Amino acid sequence: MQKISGFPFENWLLDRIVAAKSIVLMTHVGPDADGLGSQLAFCRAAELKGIQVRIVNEDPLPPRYRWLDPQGLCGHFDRDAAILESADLALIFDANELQRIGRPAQRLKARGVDVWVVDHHPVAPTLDVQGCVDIDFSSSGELVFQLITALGWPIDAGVAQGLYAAMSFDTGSFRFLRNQSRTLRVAAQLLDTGLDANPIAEALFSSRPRGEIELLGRVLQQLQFADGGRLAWVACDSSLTEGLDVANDAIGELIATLIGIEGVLVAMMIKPGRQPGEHKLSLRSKTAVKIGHVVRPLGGGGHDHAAGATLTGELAEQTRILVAQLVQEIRRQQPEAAGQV
Ligand SMILES: [Mn+2]
Repeated sequence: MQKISGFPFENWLLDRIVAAKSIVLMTHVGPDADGLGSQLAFCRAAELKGIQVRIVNEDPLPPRYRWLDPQGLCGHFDRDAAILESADLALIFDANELQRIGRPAQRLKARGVDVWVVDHHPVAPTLDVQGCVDIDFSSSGELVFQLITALGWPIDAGVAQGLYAAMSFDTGSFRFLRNQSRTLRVAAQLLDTGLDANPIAEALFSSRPRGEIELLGRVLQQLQFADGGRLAWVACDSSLTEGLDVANDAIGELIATLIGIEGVLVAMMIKPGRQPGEHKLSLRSKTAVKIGHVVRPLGGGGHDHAAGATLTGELAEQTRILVAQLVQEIRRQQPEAAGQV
């Protein structure tokens, strides 16, 4: 059964967090700046209040986010599973499905610990979810800002760094705000702590490893278009990264470049998954077309304009079906100026 408090938070939610003796934070596998920044901010705010909160993710801190965690607060399952044994409340940031969290969530559930979520993604109606979910928030970071504030915990420049990184990452450097002025007001409050936003912007958006740029070159060579240029897509096998020093998740981030092409309404990228025989589907779309519902029959999830799923089975056939389906979606939602395949 679901028990969810959006913003403003209900007392049952705040009281549970206050009553907890030992809180553990988790985020999804392949952690990003929203999940990690939210965790580190919550940890530091708790520390300023004299409360110890620990982080145990499935994955270790990715090297590109080391600047975000100078104190080394981010724990991971293979090294820090023992921390889970004393937890009496676990909070998942930036996801609401247990299977996206990996072993830390399984271990806590097996112990009968409350595992609650703090998230801004839509929750499937069939999921048994408790905690704080509000899809009107730009990022988990913005929601965690409100949570820290509601708990009465302090926000100094150290706390602000994690929250600002989280919000900046999920809004594409404050470009994707819809009409939510609150996001910018929160960002302004974070800067008022004395936080310098420039190093964060540089670390997030101006420090791509060379291998990633070389990889982008290979992706662009395989790039295909459909529907007169309204769909851009690429489906790559493991040979794409051969000889390059890049993390597997670096491929997924290149989709931002594909959706940035003029005239492209939907971008699709398929890359090798974590397990042999698996592929990871990523979709992005511009405002004119919604694609979130396309991944749901595949067991995937996400937002209206950014979604993903794990594919199993024959790559070429699934790719063909998805391309046809996305072209159909584009034509249904934007019938005027229909292009040609
Ligand atoms: Mn997020």
